[in-house]
Amino acid sequence: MIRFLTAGESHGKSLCTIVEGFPSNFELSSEYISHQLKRRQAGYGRGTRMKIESDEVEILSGVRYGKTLGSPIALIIRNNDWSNWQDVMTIEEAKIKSGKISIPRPGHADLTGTVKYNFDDIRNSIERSSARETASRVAAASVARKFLSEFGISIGSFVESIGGIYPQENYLEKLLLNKLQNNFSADKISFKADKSSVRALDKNQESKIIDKIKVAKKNGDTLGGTFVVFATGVPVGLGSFMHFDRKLDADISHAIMSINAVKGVEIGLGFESSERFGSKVHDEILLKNNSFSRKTNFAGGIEGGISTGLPVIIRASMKPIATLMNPLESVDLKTMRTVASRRERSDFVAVPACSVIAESMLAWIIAKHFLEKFGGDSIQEIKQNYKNYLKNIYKNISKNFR
Ligand code: EPS
Repeated sequence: MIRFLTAGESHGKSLCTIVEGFPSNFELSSEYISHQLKRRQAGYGRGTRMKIESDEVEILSGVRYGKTLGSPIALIIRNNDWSNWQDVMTIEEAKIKSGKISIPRPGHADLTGTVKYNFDDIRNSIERSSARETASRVAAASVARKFLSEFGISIGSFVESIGGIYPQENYLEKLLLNKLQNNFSADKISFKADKSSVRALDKNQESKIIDKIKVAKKNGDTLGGTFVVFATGVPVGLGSFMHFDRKLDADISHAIMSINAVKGVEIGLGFESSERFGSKVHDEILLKNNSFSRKTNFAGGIEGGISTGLPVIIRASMKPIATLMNPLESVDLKTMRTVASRRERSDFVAVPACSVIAESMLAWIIAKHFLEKFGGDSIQEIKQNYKNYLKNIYKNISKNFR
């Protein structure tokens, strides 16, 4: 029901996004979206590009007097760096004849993209495969995030590790053990994580991570890491087991895995559940204030592809950035000889940014399933549908079995 499309090259004029399918009458501002864009830009270990860009969105359509119209929302983010790349990125006939890139970087889309699209310049592959595109996604998903906030659904994240440096206190475990207060909202964690230059929750860990990033920089190397992204206030009943492509966990995994450099996604206890007895994995069912709950949340808030009503918890891993200042071996496509890979300005670490992008993808998928279930044309209509649903869940089930 909802969809978005992005367009734009990393060093082109701008990034464009069209978001479609959201209802009318909820508040949306460019400030709200730009705040999320700023969060994505932050983080120790980013390269000089982030000093050039100061991402701001302009809303071109779909909003009037601060409220959505239900019409397509067109968004634009301008690339400041374009002014330095006009000749390289010209739409018309090339102004410069030299400067084609012929040495692919291992780990990037340079070689696969060049082979697949039959390019004569690796630059053509670099531009669209660049993680710059994720700014568009964050903009699009800010609409979803704002929509969800109308229903008390909140999304948060933190960086769990960078370069194998983990915190002393396992915050993820706390989430999985379902030890959060009832009224806890996920964005509180993001608020705390945003205060750290690497989005870590532990001060001691943060300084160790920064030291390790400094070592990576000095050695012309890069680092990856893991992060946790989760949503609170998600009702029971989103997603379905009726068909493979309606499963909430499958849909979330796809969305998170689609982020540049993400190599692993876990739901709840994830891989660790394969090492335990079943009795230490499955979440016992409880009755709490006339509704169902669980003693633990190892399932990460999803059973049978359907949300349980507990926080949805995702953990993911990002590989180290593929551009190395101390390059690996490659092949020059011009000479077909072995050479050192090409150096290109880039980030050393982008795990903090990745965690914010993952929040966005999670917000989008939850909004999609939420609208599929409670959909309507105006926010008022959806609120009414949602209220009726919440009021009757427990009542209906207890009546059915009497
Ligand atoms: C990226 C390379 C770097 C990053 C970029 C992703 O850009 P540049 O080649 O211009 O130095 O900074 O990320 C962004 C521009 C961004 O907005 O996140 C890459 O090769 O993927």
